[in-house]
Amino acid sequence: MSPELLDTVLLQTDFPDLPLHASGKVRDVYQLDDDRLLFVATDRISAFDYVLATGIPHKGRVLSQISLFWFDFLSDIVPSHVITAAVDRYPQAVRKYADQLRGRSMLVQRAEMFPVECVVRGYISGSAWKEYKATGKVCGIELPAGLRESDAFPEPIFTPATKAVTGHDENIPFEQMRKIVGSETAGQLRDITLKIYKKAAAYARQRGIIIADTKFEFGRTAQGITLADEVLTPDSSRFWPADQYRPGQAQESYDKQYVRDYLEKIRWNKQPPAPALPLEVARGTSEKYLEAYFQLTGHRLDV
Ligand code: Q0Q
Repeated sequence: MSPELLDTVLLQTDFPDLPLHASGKVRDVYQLDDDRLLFVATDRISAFDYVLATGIPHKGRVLSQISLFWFDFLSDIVPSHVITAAVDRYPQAVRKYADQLRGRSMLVQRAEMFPVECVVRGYISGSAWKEYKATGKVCGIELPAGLRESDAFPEPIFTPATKAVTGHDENIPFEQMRKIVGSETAGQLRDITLKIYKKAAAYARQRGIIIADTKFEFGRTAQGITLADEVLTPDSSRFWPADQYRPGQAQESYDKQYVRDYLEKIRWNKQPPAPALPLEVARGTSEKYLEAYFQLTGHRLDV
């Protein structure tokens, strides 16, 4: 990858006259007015809960375009918070930032966000696998004996979580979710979560990608329950290449394996400061994101 390509990487958004609404490891949300927000995906990448020092070319654009694809694909089930992703239709106040925004941002409706992360798991891995080995359950849900690591559950399971102060997701029982958002809304969020995961996972599988698990964020707008935040991206989900799927072991990540292998090679102690990445790791990871977009949508991002 040419060093010039690194010049196109957006690590920090810079909108001095826009109040920040929320900022995460790799995406930022700015306030435009009482009803609208500007949602921006940077090229930052995180590993083991730390943002690495090197950005990934095109990552923010790919993840934004993947979310937009899913918002449309799932619009028959649930409305989305998206107003437009066409920068020339943004309010004049932000059009001057067009170069930072094109392809990696969307103008969205401000929603009353539910303080619960709607996590759905189609396959057993990560912390769920550890819990299952120890208890035979996942988030208190009884499961059949004999599941192997990375096996598909008999049916996808809904395992809601709240964001603890540490920023880590904390699994909560459905009963607790009902107390937080109300019984009817909890049931609606669970049903919508399972329905959109099943539809998306079935489509992605046909395209050669296993979406092992994912988390959705919903809010309430005039449209009712509304799908928000990022949707079914490699950052909010576990993406596995279907042609390499081998139950009984941990699966390689579709998009982050180059980074994980590199961090293991240099024996990073997973403590700050997070290391920079060699150009070839950044390039290879960039190509995996572009490939994921093509595999899911059949279109190539013009880079
Ligand atoms: C909203 N977030 C997530 C987040 C850190 C995103 C606030 N349409 C909306 C949205 C959205 N999306 C939000 N609030 C009101 N209306 C989403 C959790 C956190 C960075 C980016 N935070």
